[in-house]
Amino acid sequence: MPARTVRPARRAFAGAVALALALTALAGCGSAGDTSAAEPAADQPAAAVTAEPSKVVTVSVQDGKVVPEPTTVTVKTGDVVRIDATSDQEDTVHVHGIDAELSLDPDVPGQLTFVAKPSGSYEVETHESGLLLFRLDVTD
Ligand SMILES: [Cu+2]
Repeated sequence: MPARTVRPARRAFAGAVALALALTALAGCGSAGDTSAAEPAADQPAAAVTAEPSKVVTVSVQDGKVVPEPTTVTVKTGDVVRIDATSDQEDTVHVHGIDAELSLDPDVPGQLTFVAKPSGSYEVETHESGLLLFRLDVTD
């Protein structure tokens, strides 16, 4: 066994959040209307939406690659969108402009549900692996 056997998930998560916030600050993504200067209280999306999604996008990151390959997903303003995401590494999924965010533990599926508004074309990216998952076009 390696010496490094104990790795508290909570601490790892906190580190991921801190890193994600730092990266967010560096990249300046989601700066418009960004009210999430404080760390999230729990491992929940900033804006929890309980409505049934009208669009579900399933995406995973394996060995630094996005599966399926990034495409453009088009929805209407006000649609509820759910992203089912899995990554083989600790990561953060971020919907730019809409500022919905999801922290992922390795190989643990996560769900991020949000209302698609305002209209625009947004990149959905991972912060730690720096990948484009897909583009979200929100039309009027
Ligand atoms: Cu981002």
